[in-house]
Amino acid sequence: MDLLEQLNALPAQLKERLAQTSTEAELEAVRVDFLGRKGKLAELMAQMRNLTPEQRPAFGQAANAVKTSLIELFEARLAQQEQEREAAFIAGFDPSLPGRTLWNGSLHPITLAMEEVCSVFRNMGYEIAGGPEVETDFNCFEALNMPPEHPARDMQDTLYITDRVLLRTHTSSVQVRTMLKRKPPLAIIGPGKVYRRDSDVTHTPMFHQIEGLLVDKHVTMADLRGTLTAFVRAVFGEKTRVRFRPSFFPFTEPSVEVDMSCTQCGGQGHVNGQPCRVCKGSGWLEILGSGMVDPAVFTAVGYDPDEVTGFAFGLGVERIAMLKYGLTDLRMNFENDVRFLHQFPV
Ligand code: 2NM
Repeated sequence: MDLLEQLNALPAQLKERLAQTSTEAELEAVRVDFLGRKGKLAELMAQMRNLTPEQRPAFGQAANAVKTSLIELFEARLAQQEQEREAAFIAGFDPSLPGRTLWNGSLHPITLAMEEVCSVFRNMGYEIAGGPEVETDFNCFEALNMPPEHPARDMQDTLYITDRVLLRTHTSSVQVRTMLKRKPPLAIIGPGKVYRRDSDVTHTPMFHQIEGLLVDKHVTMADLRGTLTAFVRAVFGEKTRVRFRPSFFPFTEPSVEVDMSCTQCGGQGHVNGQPCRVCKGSGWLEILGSGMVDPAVFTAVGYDPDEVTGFAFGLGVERIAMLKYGLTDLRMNFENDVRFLHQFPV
């Protein structure tokens, strides 16, 4: 085969090779093999010097024409491959598939309950107060009418850090701190985490409490009743019934426990002829502890019990969340299962 024949054979050879390529990389390798600096075309052109001067111009022209057609063949195959890839993508794409769900963040049921309780009291003019979870025994017990040998300290099942430093067992320590720092009148609400040595189906070692305190001249039990009744009805509905039972706390005298009509059976005590599971058939749910602040507490924080009176109350946030959202197992609050967490309204 002479040089010109070899040259003219290149387009057919390239066509054949291009037909065998399927990827972009294979295509590029074929391009280099034919059109590259050391490719087939370059090789033939290098042999031009073996031709006679008369033969050269015609060969040169033919080489240019072949080069143009090689480039055209290559580009045609490149475009074809792109079309094939696009077609394969469209064939594998099912537009009827559902889209991916975008996950929105949502608030934890305890956060929601906490916000709701705080907002009711904020609207009544209470300020939000806070304090540390690691407390002194003075703020947590001593100032609250529970001296070192008081049996209530035993009752609390406290997690001690040292003899005198502990994890707070209730947020009453926030009220103590605030009273030590400020003069009456005072209307505060203290939300936060508390810790007790207790862990079973209905108790977790950490839980959330909100305690409130109102101190002023002439505060009475009537204020306590009116305020707490309004609170319960704001959170659970205006038709909710509220009752006050005598109780005992070391830091209040007199003390009361507050019940509300059951959220499940509406106070009937039964659902479809069966005893209500939420209130155990009684029609009532205990929701708050409260009382008139004991004069000994005022004395401990430097208030004059002959000048001021006040009421205080405490509630468990987990319990409010469970009743509000119909939760059946306290521990769901602490498992951080997103399928659970996702269900609460923002
Ligand atoms: C309760 C029940 C009754 C309470 C008392 C005080 C303070 F510091 F003012 F004395 N804070 N919280 C209190 C009173 C808490 O929880 C069931």
